[in-house]
Parts: sequence; structure tokens; C-alpha cells
Amino acid sequence: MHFLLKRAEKIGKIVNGSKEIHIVTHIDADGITAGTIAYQTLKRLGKECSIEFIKDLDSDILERLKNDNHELVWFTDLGSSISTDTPEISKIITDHHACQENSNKSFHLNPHLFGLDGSFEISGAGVTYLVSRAIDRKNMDLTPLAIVGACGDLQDRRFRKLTGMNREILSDGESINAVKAKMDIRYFGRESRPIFKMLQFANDPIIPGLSGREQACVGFLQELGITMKDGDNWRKWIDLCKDERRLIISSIAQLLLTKGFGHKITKRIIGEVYILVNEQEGTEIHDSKEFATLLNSTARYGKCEVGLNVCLGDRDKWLAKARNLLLGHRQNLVVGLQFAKEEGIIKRKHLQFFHAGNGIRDTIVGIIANMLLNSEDVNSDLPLIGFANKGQGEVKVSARGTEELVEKGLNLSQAMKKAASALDSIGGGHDIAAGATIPKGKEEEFLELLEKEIKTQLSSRADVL
Ligand SMILES: [Mn+2]
Repeated sequence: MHFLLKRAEKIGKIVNGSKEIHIVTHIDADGITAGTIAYQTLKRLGKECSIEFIKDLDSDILERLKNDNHELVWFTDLGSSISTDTPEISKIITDHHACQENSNKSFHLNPHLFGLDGSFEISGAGVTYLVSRAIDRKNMDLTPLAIVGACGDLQDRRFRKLTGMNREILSDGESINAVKAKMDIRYFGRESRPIFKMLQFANDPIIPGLSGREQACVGFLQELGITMKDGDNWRKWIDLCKDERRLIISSIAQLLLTKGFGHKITKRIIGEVYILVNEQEGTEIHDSKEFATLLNSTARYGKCEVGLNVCLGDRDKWLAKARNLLLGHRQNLVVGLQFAKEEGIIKRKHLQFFHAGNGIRDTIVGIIANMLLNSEDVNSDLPLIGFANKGQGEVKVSARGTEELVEKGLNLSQAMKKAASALDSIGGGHDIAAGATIPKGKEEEFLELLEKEIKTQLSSRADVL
């Protein structure tokens, strides 16, 4: 048995031996699904339990948790940063963020402690699921949540499908017919967005001439003879017949190839998508990526309880609330993207950045940075850093890279952590996407520190090759 699974069993025993457990989880799709898996597991065991959602595990929160005197605190999708200290809190941790090797503690389940890569082989929801399954095989019905969590953290991106330990979780889900993997177009919105909208927001890969251009997408479909409406309803990708889908895919491929994008990028159009079999087709919760986005749009606006209730199975009032939040989120992204473009992206030698001030919420500046980096208007050769005011004299920093840059040695988690700690601040995350919170007014100093780190990362790898 994999050592990781042995650790999951050990942690399961700690859960079994406790009566009262408080869950602390991260506010994003992976965090909400991780928290829900833990919560369901405890409810089923008849434990007394509670849950809270937080942005970062800062010293104020730790201080409060110490005073709260819970019998056990279960940190999900966060906590790896505190595994070596805070003995005052009796805890278990199921996280996948980068951690120090000396945090090899029996209460900490983290892929990085077992030679696995937490940025794509398993998510916070995934490791939490392993503990849940170790406690009771019946909890295998929670696999859809683990898959949604992995997709929420873009773990299917690198190989255009889930790999590593995620694959084992997927096969659990398939074995009970709760999840189904299939090859299809990878663009977001297959199930719930009009086709021209799906194309307009296509970003991995971008479609030259179409991404970001609504009218061009409508024209493209008209030219191909695709009927866009069925009566009063916009047709979606899943409403198209096989020939129509094939025609669109081959036309996009042709566009990419004639613009010199090459086969490696062109084949990214197609990949595995994950269907939650028990949900209604054509809704935002039938496709794992769309489900993750729905959850993100509850979390980013401080409404995690909405996402939690949807994950717990509500398909009525809470789902309606989540859909409303999603509409608002889409609107904010459109406005935010426009704002960042107008503010302008400033290029330096080893990075590029924008400062949104109060123009973009700190909770979505990372998504905006990612969308910009993958858009036609922005050069993707340099990592992109976005700043947004957080209030209380703090600034949120979000850094996004590309797979190509990571292959060249970029590790934004390390770079952000180092630059932030030089300012007595906290930063970290994943190699391709990381964040930090710094004091307002220190932006230039931070950029200089970060640029130095990135330069070192990218040049040291070049020496080896
Ligand atoms: Mn996560």
C-alpha cells in the first residue's frame, strides 16, 4: 500500500478517537469541497462538528483557534505552513500545498511528504477524501467532490486530464458510477454557456481572432453554418450534433495551425472532461469544471455557506443562490479584465505586472491575472503579477505563470514566499500560481525582490540544460 494511504488510515484513527472536531478550510472550490468531504464524514460518524472558511491561516486566526479549545481541529486544503509549530492546537492536516520536509508529522497528510507533486497529482479535496475513504469505504460516494476540487485547482491542466493519485480517485468514482471521464472539447462552458460565449472565453489555448471577441465568434459560427438558437434558447456545446462539433473543432485547429501555434498547443483543444453522472445534464453542476467555477463564485464573495450547502446536496434554494452569485461573478470578471487592460500591464525584464488599486476585488485579482496571461493581448513569456488593495493597509499580490515557464524552472510558490518573507509577510502556493499579502506602499520593493528570485530560477535551469 502507498505510504500516503497508510498515513490516511492513521489520520482516520485520530478522527475516530475524537468526539468534537472543528474544520478549518480554504475559501476556494478545492477548499469548499475538501471541507464538505470532512464535514460529511464527521456527520456520518455522528461527531459533533463545525466548519469555518478562511482566506489565509494568519497569526490572529491561530491565536483564536488556540483559545477556542477544540478537542481536534481538522485543517483541509491549508495548514501545511503550521505543521511544525503550534503544538497548542490538537490537529490533523489534509493539505496539498508545498511544505517543509521536516514537517513529516503523523497528523499531516500531504503529497509533498510522499514524493508526489501537490500541484497536479492530488488536491486538498483529494487528500481529505483519502482520509474519508480510509474511515469508511461508503464515503466513496464523495468522489465527485474530490474531482471538482482537483479541477478547481486546475490539476487537469498540465496533461489535459487528471493524473497521479487523482486517477485513483477518479476510478473510485467510476466504479460506483458517480463520475464519468470522456474526451471532449476542453473549453469552459460546454454544458451551460451559449456556444459563442464558450468560444469568446476560450483561453487554453486561445483562439486567434476569436478569444475575447464576441462578434467574431458569432461570425465564425455563422460562416460554418451552425445554427446558434433553438427557438428562444441559445444552443450549447452539448446540444450540437457530432458533425457540428467535429466541424468546429477542426476549424479551430486549422486556425491555430495556420497562425503557427504548432501541434503541441493545438491538441490542447481536446482533453478529458468529467461528468457528475447523478446531476442534471445542462446545469452548472453536471461538469466538474463548471461546478468548480460555481463554487468559486460563492467563495470569492464571502458566501461559502452557499457553496457548502450545494456540495452537501441542496439543489433548491442554495443552488439558486449560487447561480445568482455566478452571474455577479461573471460580470465582475468582465469589468475587472477591462479595468486591468485600461490600467495597463507594465513590463519589466523578468516579470510583468498591473496594480488594480481598489478597482478589482482582492479575491478575484488572481483569476483576472490568469485570464490576462492566457489572452491574446498579453505576452505569455513572462509571469504576470497582479496587485489589489485588501484594506487595512494591506495589498494582495497574485502571481501567475504558464506551463512553459514552469518547465523552464519557474517556481512562483518559492519566489513569492521568499520575496514576502523579506518584507516580514507571508506568501506561497504552487509553482504556477501563488499569492502573498504585503503592506501597502511596499509594492516596488516587493517587485524587485520577486524579480531577482524569478531571474535566478529561470537562469539556473538554463545553465543545467
Ligand atoms: Mn487546493
